[in-house]
Amino acid sequence: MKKENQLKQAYEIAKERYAELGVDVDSAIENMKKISLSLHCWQTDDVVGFENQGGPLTGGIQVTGNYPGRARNIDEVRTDIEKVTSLIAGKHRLSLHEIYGDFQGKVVDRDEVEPKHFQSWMEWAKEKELKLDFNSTSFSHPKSGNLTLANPDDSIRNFWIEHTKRCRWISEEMGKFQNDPSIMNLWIHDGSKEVPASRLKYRQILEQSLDEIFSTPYEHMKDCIEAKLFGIGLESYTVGSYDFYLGYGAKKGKIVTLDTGHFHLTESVADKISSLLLFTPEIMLHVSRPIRWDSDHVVILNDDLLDLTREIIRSNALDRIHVGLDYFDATINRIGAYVVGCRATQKAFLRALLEPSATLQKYEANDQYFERLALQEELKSLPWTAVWDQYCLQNGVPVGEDYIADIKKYEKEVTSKR
Ligand code: RNT
Ligand code: ZN
Repeated sequence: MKKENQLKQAYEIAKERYAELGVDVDSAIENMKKISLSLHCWQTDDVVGFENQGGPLTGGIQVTGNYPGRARNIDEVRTDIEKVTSLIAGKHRLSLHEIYGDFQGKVVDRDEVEPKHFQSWMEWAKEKELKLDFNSTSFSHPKSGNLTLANPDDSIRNFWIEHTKRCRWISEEMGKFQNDPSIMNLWIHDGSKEVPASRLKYRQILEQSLDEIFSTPYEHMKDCIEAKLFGIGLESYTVGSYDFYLGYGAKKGKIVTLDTGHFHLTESVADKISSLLLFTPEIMLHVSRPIRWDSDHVVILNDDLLDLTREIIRSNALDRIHVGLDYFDATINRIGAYVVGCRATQKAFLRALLEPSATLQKYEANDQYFERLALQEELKSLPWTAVWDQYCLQNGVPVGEDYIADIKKYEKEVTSKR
C-alpha cells in the first residue's frame, strides 16, 4: 500500500509538471488503449513451428542460443503467450505463422493448408480476447531454396503461389471469426549470394506472382508486404527489396511492412513513416533491433524506437498503424525477452504521447528554433516514468522491475521442466 501511495504521489506531481507544458497525462494513458501489439508467436519456440515435416530454420534468418524452455507444442506456446499478456498492459493480438497450424499430427504440405488448421487457434484466441494476425511461411521447407515466388521454375513458383493464396484465405476466415480484420504479412527470402545476371528478371516474376496472389478480393483481412535488405547466404541481391515493395504497395494500394531491422544501419526508419502515410493505405511495423545486421535482438527503449513512435504520434496516425514485434532471442529466458520488448515498445509510445507536439510545432512555425531544440531536450528528463508506473498500476500489471521475479517463478515452475 505504501508503495502504491508513493506511486500515486509521483504521478500527481508528474501530471502537474506535464500540464505546465499543455500535456494532458490522463488522456495520454487513455490513448495507450489504441495501441495493440501484435505479438510474434515465434519468440516462444525459435521459429520452429509445428509442421511435422518441418526442417531447420532457413531463409536467411537465424536464431542464436539454446536457453532451456523452448515451447515444444501448441499448448506450450499458448501458455507462454498467456503468461506474457499477463505482464503487459492492454489488449493485444497474436501473429501466427502458417507453420504453427494445429495439424493434429498429420503431414499437411504448405499447398494443402486450410482454415480448419487454425480453428483451435481462433477459438483459443477468442477465449483469451486476443485477435489474430497471420503470415505465410516460405522458409524451412524442401521447396524453399533461394527462390520461391520469384522462381523461374513454374512448378516451384506455383507451389508458393498456392500456399500464399491459401494463407490469405485463412487470414480472411480469422478476420471473419474475430470480427476484426486479420493482418497478413507476406515476407519471402528470395535472393542470391552473388550478383545476378539480371536483377530485373526475378522482380518481374515476383510482381506477376503477387498480382496472381492478390487477385482474390477479401473483406476481412489486410495484405502487407515486407521488404528486406539481405538474408544470410543471400547477400548480394534481394528480390523483394524496399524499393520493390514500396513501388508495389504505392501502385496497388497494399500495406508496406517496415521491419526496423531491414535497412542500412544509418537509415532512419522513423523518417519513412510520413512518406508511407501519404502513398500507402496503412503501415505495418515489425519492431525489432538490429545490431550490425538484421540480428533480431530484443527490442529495448533506444533512440531509434523513440524516433519511430514519435513520428507516428506526431503524424496522428495511430489508426493507420499496426504494431507487430519481430525478434527472436534464444540466449535468455524467452518469456522475459518477450516482455522486455513489449514493455519497451509501450514505453516508447507513452513517451511519444506525452510530447507537447502543438507547442513544438508552434515554435517551428514561428522560426523559434532555439526554443524548439531546448524543449525537445528538456522533454527527455521529464517524469514520464511516474506516468508509466501509473499506467501499469491502472492495468493491474507489475510495476517497474517486479515482473522479473514473476518470470523467474514461471521459469522455475513451468519452462525449466520442459
Ligand atoms: C525476416 C522477416 C520476417 C520474419 C518472420 C519470422 O527477416 O523479418 O518478418 O522474421 O516472418
Ligand atoms: Zn519482420
